[in-house]
Amino acid sequence: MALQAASLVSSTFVVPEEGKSSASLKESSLLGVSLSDHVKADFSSSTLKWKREFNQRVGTVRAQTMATATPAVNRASSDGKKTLRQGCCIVTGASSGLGLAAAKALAETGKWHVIMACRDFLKAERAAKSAGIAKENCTIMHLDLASLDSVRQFVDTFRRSGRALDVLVCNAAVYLPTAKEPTFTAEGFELSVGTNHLGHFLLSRLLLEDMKKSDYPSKRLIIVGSITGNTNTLAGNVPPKANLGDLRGLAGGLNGLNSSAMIDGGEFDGAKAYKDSKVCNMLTMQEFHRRFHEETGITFASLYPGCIATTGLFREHIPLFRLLFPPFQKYITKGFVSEEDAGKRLAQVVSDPSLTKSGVYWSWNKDSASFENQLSQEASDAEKARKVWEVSEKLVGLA
Ligand code: NDP
Ligand code: PMR
Repeated sequence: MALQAASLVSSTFVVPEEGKSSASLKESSLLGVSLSDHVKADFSSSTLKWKREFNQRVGTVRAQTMATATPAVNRASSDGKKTLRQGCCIVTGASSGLGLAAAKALAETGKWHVIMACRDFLKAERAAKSAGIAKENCTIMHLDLASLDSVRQFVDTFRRSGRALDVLVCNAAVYLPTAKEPTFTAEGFELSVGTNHLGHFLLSRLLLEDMKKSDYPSKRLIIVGSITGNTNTLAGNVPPKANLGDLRGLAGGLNGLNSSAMIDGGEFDGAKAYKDSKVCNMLTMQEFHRRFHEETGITFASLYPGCIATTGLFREHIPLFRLLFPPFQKYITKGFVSEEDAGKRLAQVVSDPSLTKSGVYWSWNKDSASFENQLSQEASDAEKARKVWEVSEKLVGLA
């Protein structure tokens, strides 16, 4: 299936009746998925059936436009009680693990319409179906965080949908612990930092403008962090430890040519690159809070959802690790949490009325109660946060 960058979403995105010719299909890409290569070549009835399901899941632009016309809080005419419209929440990397579980937890309340922002449309489609996420409560849109063009196109596509944006969850990540050499994003940034931090940095900076416009009463921007980026914990002291140093590699563009592929300018280490990217995620959340919380009222938060040892995050690790890691976390560290429970935790940070405090890094105790956790010295260093912000702005073309 050709997944191509979307340049536009045609407002005439309508599924033709079965049997009608493909000429009625405008040459366009639909919410990030180009149908041209695929559909024109084979316009069989099975393709049409797929397209009908696809259309139900993504919704038509016309239907979506109506969503914004509704004010967030309405007064029901008969009893005068206030009602809240369905919130709209974008979750990146919702095709598996934590993102999928959170999307499910949110969608099944009926209070949320979840935009599943995923790089593999068909995988996301299948995942949503097998998780039992109702079509009317979710829309899948293409987003590849390893391409800044794709990030910009996603934002454009989302805007054309006409929906208001109430919550953004930056969840997607890659972890490449066994890589011997760095690999790179479309713009030539080391893949872990490029995807986990820089892609999300551009996405959240652009979508902040959309969140500002929303009239939803509790708007939130959540960036998933982790214990392993925090060196004030046992887990964060397992080598290689996160350390951004003086950011010389980041400032040099992480391209591995005229600068190191690592933020601190050191030798490439895939596990460290991931942990460094998580430090950037946690610093970015705090910098957002300092710059925008007062002005916008948006809640900025990060979290460590627990050790979800069964997810796809560890797909690149050696088989022995994947075998032993879940029981190690379950029975030895006792830090294990199921995907379902972790999803509920993230959903709490999205919508629980008691978690509105901004600038917080949430964690959960043994009884699964949330608490404000302490970040490590580096992950709470305001000066470093400012520098990461400024360098990242340059790298993604915002400054
Ligand atoms: P998964 O691998 O299951 O999920 C990661 C998601 O990110 C997938 O949907 C994946 O898409 C997506 N993704 C990867 N690269 C890109 C890209 N270039 N563009 C768009 N999406 C992309 O891992 P988890 O659910 O475990 O991880 C989710 C978050 O939780 C991450 O931020 C991680 O750091 C964090 N976390 C995880 C912990 C754990 O123990 N698992 C602990 C603490 C934090 P695809 O399905 O196509 O591969
Ligand atoms: Mg870790 C309380 C102890 C604890 C917790 C909560 C985690 C979480 N880990 C803990 C301890 C240890 N780990 C110890 C003592 C060891 C040495 C045996 C250990 C090892 C280890 C490895 C090799 N742990 C790991 C790895 C990984 O490859 C994972 C990683 O670092 O991914 C970046 C990982 C993790 N341990 C965790 C968590 C949550 C991870 C996974 C991912 C993440 O931070 O997102």
